[in-house]
Amino acid sequence: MAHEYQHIKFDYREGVGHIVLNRPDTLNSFTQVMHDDLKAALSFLESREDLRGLILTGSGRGFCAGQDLSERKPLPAGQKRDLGLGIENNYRPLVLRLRALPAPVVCVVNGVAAGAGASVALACDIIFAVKSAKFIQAFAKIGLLPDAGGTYVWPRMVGTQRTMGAALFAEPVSAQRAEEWGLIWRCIADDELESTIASVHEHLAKGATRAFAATKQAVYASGGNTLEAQIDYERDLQRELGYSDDYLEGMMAFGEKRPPRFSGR
Ligand code: T3D
Repeated sequence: MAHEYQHIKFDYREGVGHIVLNRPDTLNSFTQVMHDDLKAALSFLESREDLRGLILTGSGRGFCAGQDLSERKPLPAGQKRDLGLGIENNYRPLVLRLRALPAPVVCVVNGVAAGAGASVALACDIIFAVKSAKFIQAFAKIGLLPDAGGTYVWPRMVGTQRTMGAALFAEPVSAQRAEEWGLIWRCIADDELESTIASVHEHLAKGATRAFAATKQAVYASGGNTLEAQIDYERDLQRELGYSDDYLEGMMAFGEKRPPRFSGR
């Protein structure tokens, strides 16, 4: 039976998945049900041979306020909660599956992104954020460290000082500052949210999907490679792309001075 989504909205058209985190009353904070929904949506996307991209956003005024803290009510005296379990079972697979998806994952941050909500947004391949959005490393306020890849992604994107400052002081980082820092690709006007989602959809649905996927693979592999190893890796990926329909079409379109019509194959 098809999965019935409760805490997200999920749609798939022209090879592009759209996930909308959908608990606006709690700023789309992560529940177990939302994680189960996300797992089902990702399984669907991973099964599609025609996949060309994924767009992730939130409903209402927030993107995601991280873990739903109402699911972390204090336990009876003497008992302690194993917080590693939620990371192992939910956040780890979520972030790793987004990274492994063989197509770009674009996050359009529509409002505040806090705690694991910020980590998940920033684990995406490209991030847009509306001007009123902010990123908050809220963890320290409840006695935790940034998780869901928060201590991996931030220092690589913005350096140690900004990472430490944002994490230890838990001060909101505005979308404009996030763009200046290189934490996100682009800060957009609030009223450009829908048009940005539409144009990103168009770009993914009509783009050179295999080239996008190879670019994603190569960029993430570079962190663990020497220059020599990386150039070798690029060579191997480029060789594969050279055999693709999209490369033939791109070259033909160039010669004929017309826009390419990429099939994604
Ligand atoms: O536990 C584990 O598994 C370990 C893993 C942890 C990962 C994490 O994500 S830990 C970090 C968890 N998140 C937070 O600590 C953030 C908590 N939220 C906030 O600090 C603030 O809500 C924001 C700064 C994000 C936004 O502030 P503001 O003033 O714009 O909105 P608000 O009024 O605080 O929130 C609106 C409603 O959403 C409110 O409900 P109400 O009063 O209208 O009924 C609020 O309680 C609810 N809400 C916000 N965040 C959460 C939440 N409800 C449950 N869980 C939340 N995380």
